[in-house]
Amino acid sequence: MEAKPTLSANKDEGPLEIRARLAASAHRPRYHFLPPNNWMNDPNGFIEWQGVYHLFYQHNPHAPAWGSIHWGHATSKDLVYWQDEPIALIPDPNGPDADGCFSGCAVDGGGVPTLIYTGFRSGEQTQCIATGDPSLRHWYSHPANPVLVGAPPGMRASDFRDPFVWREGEWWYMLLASALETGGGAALLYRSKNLTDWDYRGPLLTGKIEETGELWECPNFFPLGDRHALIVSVWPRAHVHAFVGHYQNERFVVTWQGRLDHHGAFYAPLTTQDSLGRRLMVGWLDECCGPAARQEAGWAGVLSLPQIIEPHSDGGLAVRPVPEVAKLRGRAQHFSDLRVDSRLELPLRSDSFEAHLEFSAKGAAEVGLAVRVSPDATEETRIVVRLDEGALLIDRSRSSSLEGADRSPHGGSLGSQTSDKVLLHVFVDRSVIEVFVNDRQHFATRVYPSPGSDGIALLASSPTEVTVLNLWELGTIW
Ligand code: DQQ
Repeated sequence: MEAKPTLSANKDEGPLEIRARLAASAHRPRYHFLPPNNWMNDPNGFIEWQGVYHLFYQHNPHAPAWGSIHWGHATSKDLVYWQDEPIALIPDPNGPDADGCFSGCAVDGGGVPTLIYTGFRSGEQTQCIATGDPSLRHWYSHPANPVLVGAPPGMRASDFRDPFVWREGEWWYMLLASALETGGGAALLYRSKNLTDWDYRGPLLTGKIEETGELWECPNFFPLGDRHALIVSVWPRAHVHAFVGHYQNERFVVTWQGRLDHHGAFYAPLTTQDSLGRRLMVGWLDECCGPAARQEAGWAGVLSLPQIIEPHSDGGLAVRPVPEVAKLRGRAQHFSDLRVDSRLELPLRSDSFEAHLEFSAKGAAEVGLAVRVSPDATEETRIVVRLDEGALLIDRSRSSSLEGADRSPHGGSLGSQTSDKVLLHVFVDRSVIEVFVNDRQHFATRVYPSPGSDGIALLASSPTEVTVLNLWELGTIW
């Protein structure tokens, strides 16, 4: 029987006590960040500040459901272990964020930590600023709030949010998420000298509804190699789309576009550049179960593993997990040249592990792993590379015992296979599955198996050789 967390919160409980109380919740991840309890969605304000990574996130501290959106806050020295910090932004009943502090970013405003976010009040979305003290634990609403009101003509007034701000010479630039009044995503460009007075410079890019959805949320824009990348989250929630191109004099000419992540649990990613010069990205991994299960669990929403984005030789983007995650590696098993006829059960059993596989791109049509396998193998999640189709498939039809869990397949195209070996990198963390293929593509999904479904097996559609298999149990970050 699953140990049921007690939801009756004790008022004196600190975040670590809440975490200890909920640790027994069967599907709660061990090495992915999530708030102590209740709801999280988008990561916000991701920034490295004086050697410490700060992560803020959309948080409802009152329930494991979206609503009353605050900004939660956590810090980390290594992107692996996180420390809970006091809630940073709280809706002010008399302010422009009375109904929620929506997504945004953090910048170094001339030595002053500065959060730029969307205030939500009575259906209106306006842009607001909060400045922090040097500890980044106390935040103050700027007297000029809201600093930007009203979508420009031709843009949908009800969708005007998610500021992403960067510095270019003497100017601050800001991108805002919106939609054309006629439908189709829009990333709107603004410019300012002081972060409070903003001039509209026009849309940086707009999309066609039939190609890239109705509305773009949470835009990110940053230099990458000799180009720039624009990342948007496509609403209705479908996938994360990326554009790469040349940016000069406020104009962005797209040379490549494609999906950064396929329809799955990953959404609203936020990027930042750290002091090592890496472009880091984290995203929100939504639950794939219904409201009753979330309510019973007492928590909902998880952060993806931090990833590094780099340019790919095909003109697009490549993503891989940050190497710091290797700190969590515990008991290991290494194999080489394993022959798999159709299925090979592995000696390690675990629900929190990392698997690294290499195999020939010219072998069997389908090669992969079954994870979260029950002792009688009736329950399992199959993660297979379909070499014949150039796609990844995560088959969740037998993944979950939880009523109301989403059992639909997940996956998508892998693009061109440029090497003769395939690299499949899988992270399982109880209900979280993250897959990286060829250090390039990322897929994330959620499953809700029975406790004890912790078997692992290699799969192949015809006899094939897995040249490298490394398995590591991963420890908890709490
Ligand atoms: N979530 C926020 C919005 C954003 C959306 C509200 C994306 O600011 O557009 O919680 O998930």
